[in-house]
Amino acid sequence: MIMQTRNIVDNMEYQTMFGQATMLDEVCKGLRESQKYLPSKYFYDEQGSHLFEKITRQKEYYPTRTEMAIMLENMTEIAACIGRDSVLVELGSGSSRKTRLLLDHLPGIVAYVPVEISEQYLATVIFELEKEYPDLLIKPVCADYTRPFRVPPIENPHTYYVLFYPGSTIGNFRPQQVQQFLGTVSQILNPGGGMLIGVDLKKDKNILEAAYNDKNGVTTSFNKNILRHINHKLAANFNLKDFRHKAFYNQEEGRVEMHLISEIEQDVIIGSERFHFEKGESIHTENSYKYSLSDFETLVSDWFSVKQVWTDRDDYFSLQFLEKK
Ligand code: AVJ
Repeated sequence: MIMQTRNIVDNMEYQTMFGQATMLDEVCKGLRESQKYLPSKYFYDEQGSHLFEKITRQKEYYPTRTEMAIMLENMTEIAACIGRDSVLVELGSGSSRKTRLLLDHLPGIVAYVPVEISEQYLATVIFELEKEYPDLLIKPVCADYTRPFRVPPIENPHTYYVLFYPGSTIGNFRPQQVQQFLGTVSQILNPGGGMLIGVDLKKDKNILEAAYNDKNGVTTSFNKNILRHINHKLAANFNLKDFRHKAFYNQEEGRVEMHLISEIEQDVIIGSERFHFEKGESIHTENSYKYSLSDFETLVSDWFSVKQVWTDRDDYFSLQFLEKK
């Protein structure tokens, strides 16, 4: 495998792989299916990252504040799991808001490697972090972490790698993809390495559906932003006003699904291809799986053992430390 590495801003590595599908390939592949779908990672251009950040501050969206409260309440135990002289590798670092909580409480972190797909957003966030934590070694990587990527070398004989994957973003993968993904990322870890991961839990359908249908319509804008991003990057001609947001809990599958519903019969052109939409036809844009603690433990058991689990008093959300087997 050949990797192309390019430095955008000071110290930031931009990684792409040759021979892998491009955004155009992936988008068109999904839209050719009878149930049209788009890969959720394409929500996150700079505007999408900002919209997601805004979702996390909506009152209906419980995951972020619940996870942060769990972190604050259990910081001593979390610190013991992460250990000293650790390199924290965050997958999909976004605003790095939760990372700040860790950095403020864990003096043992020697380096921080944020891996983020949204280039401009990563550059902006890192610019701020470098000012806030002048003594921390930061090695940002702009990459799609669902594909193989390289962790920049860090010169410290005692380095111990810990993956940080908060927010229940693991919920975007189908259970079968979770196993594949964990196998890939666990290669970064040395034996005894670990992963601090946020996992959203099964709960009342009304609470789940409210979280993905906030009253202010921020989730609507976030969902539609995937079309704007595709228009912008691939010169497509989606008309955002001809699609509406739909999110619901699919009990059988244990997941919240987001869709964009075509409000009219229409054609959309991307590259050299035309895609037809019936009135009422949907594009499936996201799955957000919800787990029970025992289901999740079984799911990760090929690669990891669950060392510790912290939850809130309502059991809405869990933070877990997984140890590489
Ligand atoms: C960032 C993937 C965890 O699934 O809850 C928020 C994204 N989608 N509202 C989630 C999201 C709609 C979020 N994750």
